Amino acid sequence: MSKVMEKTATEKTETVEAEHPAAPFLRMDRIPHIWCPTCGIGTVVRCFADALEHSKVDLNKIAIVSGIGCTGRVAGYMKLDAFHTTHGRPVPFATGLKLGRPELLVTVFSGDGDLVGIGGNHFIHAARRNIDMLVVLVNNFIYGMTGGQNAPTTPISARSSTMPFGNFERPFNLPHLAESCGASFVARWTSLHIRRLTKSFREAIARKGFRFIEVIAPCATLYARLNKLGTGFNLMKFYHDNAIIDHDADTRDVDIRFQDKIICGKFVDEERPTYSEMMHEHYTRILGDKFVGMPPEGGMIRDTEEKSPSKGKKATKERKSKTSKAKSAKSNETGGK
Ligand SMILES: Cc1ncc(C[n+]2csc(CCOP(=O)(O)OP(=O)(O)O)c2C)c(N)n1
Ligand code: SF4
Repeated sequence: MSKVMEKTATEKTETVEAEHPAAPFLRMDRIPHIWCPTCGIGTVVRCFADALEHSKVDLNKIAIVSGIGCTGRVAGYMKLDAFHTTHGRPVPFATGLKLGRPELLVTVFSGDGDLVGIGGNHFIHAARRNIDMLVVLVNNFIYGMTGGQNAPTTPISARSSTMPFGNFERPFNLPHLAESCGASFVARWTSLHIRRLTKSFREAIARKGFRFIEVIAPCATLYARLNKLGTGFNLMKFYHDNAIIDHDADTRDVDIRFQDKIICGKFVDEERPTYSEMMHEHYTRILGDKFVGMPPEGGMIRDTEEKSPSKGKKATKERKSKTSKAKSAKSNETGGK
């Protein structure tokens, strides 16, 4: 639709009203959103929308589940079957949904406090069972929505509203937590890595099992302000200068330290039987024909163009020692490319 605006009697300016490319994936009637200027959550949503668009996914077969928090609002803004659940409970909700409707691509989108603070127990058991779901965790190192309290991801010495003299609790190393619990796909990016994050979403959409993507994203209003780190733009510049892409990194070595290097990459991509597949195999072996299984998982969502990983790829991958990794880190790419 185009509109002609009158500037003066003689001079006319034409403005073109175009639809935002992500609009088909968003509930535009809910816009403007609640997120602060320069908050990183919107960028992650945009990357996810791009990935959906290019993955040829049947949108009727996707469900998105969020908990409570600024990131927890994502479910409310996406034009998909969406569930805004209680604090810390998107993963058990998604588990029930997946078991009841195995053909769906079930995606959880939430914050670090929601998923690994109050919801930590559910997170580790869903990963352990390799439940078929994609979990996207937006990590802003803090509880955003409730005023910047310390989170299980706050780096040591970083300030939060409940640790005004700096955090002294050891934070989770989330890729390592996910891998050691049994996740079959593990990646970390920052909200600056829009192309790589989008690619990771596309890959993860095509995989099965518990898939985990951590996205480091700015909370300028609380985390940056409490730590005197400047604006969201300054945090993006920090990611640009300090993100190191190292797909071969051992997840034991990817801890995040305050204002230090951020190791990003796809760390795990291994095909393993999902919870439902294991259950089906187990009961069929024991009960034979008496066992009435569920329909296969996935349905149309597996018909994507993304290549499948080789089985046990990670198991054969050589783990680098800390010293060789530190050397190669210098020559690795930095963020945003
Ligand atoms: C049972 C319960 N406890 C506490 C809260 C308050 N609460 C709402 S959101 C939130 C933290 C959210 O932090 P995070 O998941 O990191 O998301 P962010 O806002 O940073 O995106 C808390 C503690 C709640 N809603 N329900
Ligand atoms: S408080 Fe932080 S996380 Fe929440 S919307 Fe604002 S910038 Fe984003």
